[in-house]
Amino acid sequence: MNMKNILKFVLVIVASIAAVNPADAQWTGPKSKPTKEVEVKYGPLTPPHRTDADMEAFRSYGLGQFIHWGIYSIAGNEWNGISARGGAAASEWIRSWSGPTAPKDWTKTYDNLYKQFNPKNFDAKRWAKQAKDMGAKYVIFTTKHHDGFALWPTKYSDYSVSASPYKKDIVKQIVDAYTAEGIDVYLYFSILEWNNPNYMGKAPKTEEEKEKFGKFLAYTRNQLLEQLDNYPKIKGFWFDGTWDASWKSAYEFTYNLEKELREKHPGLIIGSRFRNDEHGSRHFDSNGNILGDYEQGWERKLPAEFEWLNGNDWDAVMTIPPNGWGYMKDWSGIYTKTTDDLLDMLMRSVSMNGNFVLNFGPDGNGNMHPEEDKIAKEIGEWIKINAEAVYGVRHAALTPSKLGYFTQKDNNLYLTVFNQPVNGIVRIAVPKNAKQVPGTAALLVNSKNLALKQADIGLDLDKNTYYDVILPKDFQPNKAFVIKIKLVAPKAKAAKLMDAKM
Ligand code: JFZ
Repeated sequence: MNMKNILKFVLVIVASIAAVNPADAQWTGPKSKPTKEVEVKYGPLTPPHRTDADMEAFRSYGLGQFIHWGIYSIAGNEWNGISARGGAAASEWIRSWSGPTAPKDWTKTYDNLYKQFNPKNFDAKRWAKQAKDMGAKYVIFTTKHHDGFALWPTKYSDYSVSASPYKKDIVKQIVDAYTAEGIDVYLYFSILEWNNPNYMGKAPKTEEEKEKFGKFLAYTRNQLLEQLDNYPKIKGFWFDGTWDASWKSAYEFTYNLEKELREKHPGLIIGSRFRNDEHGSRHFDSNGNILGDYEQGWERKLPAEFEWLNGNDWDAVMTIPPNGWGYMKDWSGIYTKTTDDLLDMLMRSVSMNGNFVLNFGPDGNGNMHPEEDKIAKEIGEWIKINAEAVYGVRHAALTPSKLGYFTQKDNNLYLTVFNQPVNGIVRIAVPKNAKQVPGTAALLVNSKNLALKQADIGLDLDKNTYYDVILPKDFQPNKAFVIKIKLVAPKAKAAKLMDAKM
């Protein structure tokens, strides 16, 4: 590579990172409430804590499955044996492959891939069964990614599965198969489209641009209404590609569209990545109020502290490779998350009232990556034993444990232990003024009761008292395990020790 090419390459990488990381990534940290209230006309359309059955179901999912599938899956992050790694932002972004490694006329080749889309092994029932066995309670399926290729026979574009040799409606098969397994279906829908002549990244200015973008907005509305008509069983939309200035400028349109979608499909769940207010504030309006039913910014990242979430519902979507949502044939030379990593993230999410959504990127024939098959199976085996600690649980208002994550359901407290203590004692800190304290403890894996004793260490100024759960000497698990603790009223007030004067 000569200097010019290297520079070009670096620029392309920087530009693509900038494109996937919109400047407004601030919602993923602790959020400070704005100090001044401003007038917001196009703010939230739903209350911050919906209590209807659909939202309660969302709250109890625990685990979800994401599927990225489209014509990018045919390529699998490479072409003619040459890897796109480093040349494209992610496998499902392979259309924007550029730099020295990009094949000649690549965009043209990509835009013709649909002519080869004929997934001979696709069997929605097999995927749904696998998701069920893994323990997923909802699925988010890419009906249309940034390339604009629709996996359903849309009336509003020629660029759909109807034009491929496969022809059949993929989305319908997914909706039917997953619904039949009792798994709720959410449709992923990218607003931004790379090769739609009416789409533009910038806010439309001239009359001509306004007319073009107006057509694009009408097209988007048509496709969404079409999806609701075709697939009335869906529970929600998972929107993406909404960060461009064009979409942001259409806040009045998007406000009305969200309203229309909700009216047409009562109970519909829409996350915070759909729209912004008239001041350009996304995910949260200018007064810090959530725009949608749950926070949708936890992408390949997790909150460090429960307080960051301000009590909002949320889900975290996660890849197994570091990045790359679409099929990646070659997993060598990169860190891919292990089942233990993923279970840790799952429990960390549910311990903070979030759902954890694990991504799968099937190949162009409709097969999952063999490593994904393995991980799905292992997660399912673990959850089967520990389901009580995963589903329908809430954050437990206890001092966080260094050994793992607490979840709670009524009087049952669960501690999923990822770090096994060397002394075999699982110590639980309970505030001295707590109304409920551990009464009994048992392992979920075998329902065996464990010895439990109060340990008042007597640390000066300590606001906690301690309960020690003693693990059996011969208990040597090779996976995380759950201790189920029954909470009871405290027997007597913890002895008051005198604090030192200084
Ligand atoms: C988007 C897509 O570009 C990507 O291909 C994938 O579908 C993923 C689930 O969503 O990627 C994003 C979107 C937003 C951020 C980062 C990646 N973000 O806000 O930080």
